[in-house]
Amino acid sequence: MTDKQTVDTAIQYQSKLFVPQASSRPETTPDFSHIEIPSPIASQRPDVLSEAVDIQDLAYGLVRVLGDDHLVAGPWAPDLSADKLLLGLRHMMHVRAFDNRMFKMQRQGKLSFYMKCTGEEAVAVAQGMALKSSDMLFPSYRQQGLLFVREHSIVDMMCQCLSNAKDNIKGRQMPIFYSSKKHNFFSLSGNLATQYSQAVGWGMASAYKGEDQVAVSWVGDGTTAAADVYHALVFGSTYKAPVILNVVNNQWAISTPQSFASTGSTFAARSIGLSIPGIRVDGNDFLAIYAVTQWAAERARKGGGPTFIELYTYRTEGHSTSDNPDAYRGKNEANFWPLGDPIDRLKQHLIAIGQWSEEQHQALQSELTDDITKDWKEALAHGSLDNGPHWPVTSMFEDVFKEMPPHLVKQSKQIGA
Ligand SMILES: Cc1ncc(C[n+]2csc(CCOP(=O)(O)OP(=O)(O)O)c2C)c(N)n1
Ligand SMILES: [Mg+2]
Repeated sequence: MTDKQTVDTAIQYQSKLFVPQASSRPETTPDFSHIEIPSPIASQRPDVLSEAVDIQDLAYGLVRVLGDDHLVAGPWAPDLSADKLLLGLRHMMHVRAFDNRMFKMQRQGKLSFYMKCTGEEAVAVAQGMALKSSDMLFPSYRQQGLLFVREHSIVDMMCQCLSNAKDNIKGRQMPIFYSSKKHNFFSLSGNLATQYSQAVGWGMASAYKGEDQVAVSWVGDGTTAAADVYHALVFGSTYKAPVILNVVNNQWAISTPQSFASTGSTFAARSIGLSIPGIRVDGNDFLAIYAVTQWAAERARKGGGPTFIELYTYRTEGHSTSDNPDAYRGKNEANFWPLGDPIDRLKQHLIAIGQWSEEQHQALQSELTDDITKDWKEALAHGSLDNGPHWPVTSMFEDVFKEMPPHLVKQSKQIGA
C-alpha cells in the first residue's frame, strides 16, 4: 500500500461528532412539523399479557382516543362516565389554579421556589385516576396532580411549600418535595431517577408478599439519560415486578432539548429489548392516558410484569421559578405544539358530547380560583416563610434515629434541645 492510499483510507473512515438539534432556539421559529400524529383508529389494543416484541408497533406509534373532532374513536376508548370525565377536568383545572397561584406567590417573595406542570396536567391526573388508591406512587416533581386525585389537603401542600409550622416535612425539604405515607405518595428526591429503582424494589416486595398493589414511577425525558433508569428496567424485567414506569417526554430538560436523550428513536422503544412492552401515548389526551395506564395496571396485577409508557407532551412554561425559557427556546414555542392543551381538549370533548358548556367552564374556573385564594389565606395563618412560625431548629434531630448516637445528643444539647 502506498502512503497516499493510507491517507485516503483514513479520511474515508473519519468520524464526525453529531450534535442533535433543538425544536427551536430564540433566533429560530419553532417547527414541530416532523411529528407524526396518527388517527385514534391507527393503534391496536392488544391483550394485556402480550409479549413485548409482538406489540412493538405501540412503542413507535402514538395511542390516541380524542380525535380532531373532539370525539372518541378507536380501540383504546375507555369506558368512562361523564361524571368521571368532569372530575378529571376539575382536577386538572384545580392543579392549574394552584400552580398559577403558587408561581405568583414565589414572584412576590412568599416562597423560595416553585415548579409548575402547566400543559402536562393530564399525565398525573388521568394516571392517578386509573390507579387504585392502594397503588404506590414514586413521582418526580411534576406530578402534583396525583395528590389532587388522592384528595390530599391543598392547605397542607401550601404549608409544605411555605416550610411553616404545619409543614409535615418540618422544613427539611425544598418547596414542592411532598411526602405522604397516608396517600401512598413516596417522598420526592432531588436526585433524578432514584425513584425508578425504589418503585421496582417496592413492586418486587409487593409481588413477593402476594399482594395486588402496583408501584408506579415517573421520570422526565432528560432523566432517561441516568443509569438508575436502566438498573430499574433490568430488575423489573427479570423479576416481572408489578410496576408501571413512565417517561414524561415534555420535550425539554431545563434548557436541553429531548433530542439529546432520545437518540433519534422513541423513548418507549427502549424497553422492548428487555421484554417490557413500550407504549407511546398522546400525553395531552386524558382518555388515552387513562386507557393505557389501565392496561398497564391490569397487566401488572395479572403477573405480566412492567410496562414502560412514554407520555408525549410539552412543558409549556419554564422548568422552575429559577428558569427563563426565552433564553434558550423560540418565543411562544408552546403555541406551536401540535397536540394542544390537555384541559382544553377534555373541555371540548365534554362540550361536544353535550355534558359541558363554556359558561359552566368559566363558573368552575372562578370557583377553583376562589378556593385556592381561601386555601392560601388559611395556609399563611400557619406561618409564612419569612416570619414563621417554623418548626424549631431542635426538631432536626428528631425522626431519624430510634436511639440518637452520642455525637448527635451532644450537638442537640449545644443548640438547646
Ligand atoms: C442526578 C441529577 N442530575 C441532574 C440534576 C439537575 N436537574 C434537575 S431537573 C433537571 C432536568 C430534568 O429534565 P427532565 O427529566 O426532562 O424532567 P422535566 O423537568 O422536564 O420534567 C436536571 C438536569 C439532578 N437534580 N439530579
Ligand atoms: Mg423534560
